[in-house]
Amino acid sequence: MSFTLYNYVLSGNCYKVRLMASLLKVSYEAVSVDFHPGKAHKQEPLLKLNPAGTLPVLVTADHEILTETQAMLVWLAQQYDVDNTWWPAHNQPQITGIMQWLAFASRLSATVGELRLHTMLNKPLDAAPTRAGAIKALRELESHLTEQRIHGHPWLAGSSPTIADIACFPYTALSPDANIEHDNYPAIRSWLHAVRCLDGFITMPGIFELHTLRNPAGADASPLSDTVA
Ligand SMILES: N[C@@H](CCC(=O)N[C@@H](CS)C(=O)NCC(=O)O)C(=O)O
Repeated sequence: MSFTLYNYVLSGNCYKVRLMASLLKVSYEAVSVDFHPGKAHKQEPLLKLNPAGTLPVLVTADHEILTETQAMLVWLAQQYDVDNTWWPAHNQPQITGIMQWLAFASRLSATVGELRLHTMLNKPLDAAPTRAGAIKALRELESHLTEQRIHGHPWLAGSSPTIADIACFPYTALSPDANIEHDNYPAIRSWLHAVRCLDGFITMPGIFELHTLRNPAGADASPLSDTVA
């Protein structure tokens, strides 16, 4: 096996890694962790792997341990993307843009993701400021994607999909779980649809499958069409 993923099926961060691996057509061993209600990520032996007590945790075949989701996406692309398009290391300006959105993905996780855990699993949280932070982040994303579309690009950083899109997709797509709907965000809805169109796309609970979204004629929308999720 290429790597081991300590995984929880309802975690948006774990899903980022599962989705990236699927897009790159990489197989791996998934170890299911009793995140809820068992809190196994807060106990040994998981705490030995990741003292921060968070999921996912990725262990490489060389026993290297990765505990930050965005770093896992970089590692996956460096290891398995033969075309170097998901993490185009040769293109410094694009890499800089990708780094911006990887950091932004952490904001989505800390706002939308935490609010979702509060809503779904009763995680204690000061919900009002977290919700305000989530909406602020989604507005920024909407603004950037609108700008991108004006330049003819459906993606976050450049003219083709990168790990930036995969990092930001899960918690944006899952925001209705935190009672934040997508109605006010047309550019986000089109981008979510474009990601769903990618070859190798997989879902998780809370994210609809593409075939249920296709129009009756069966025609797939282009990434820049106004067909929405
Ligand atoms: N900095 C970590 C954070 C990951 C994270 O917050 N994961 C959530 C699950 S999606 C978690 O384990 N939270 C721990 C908790 O809520 O107790 C990363 O980006 O990988």
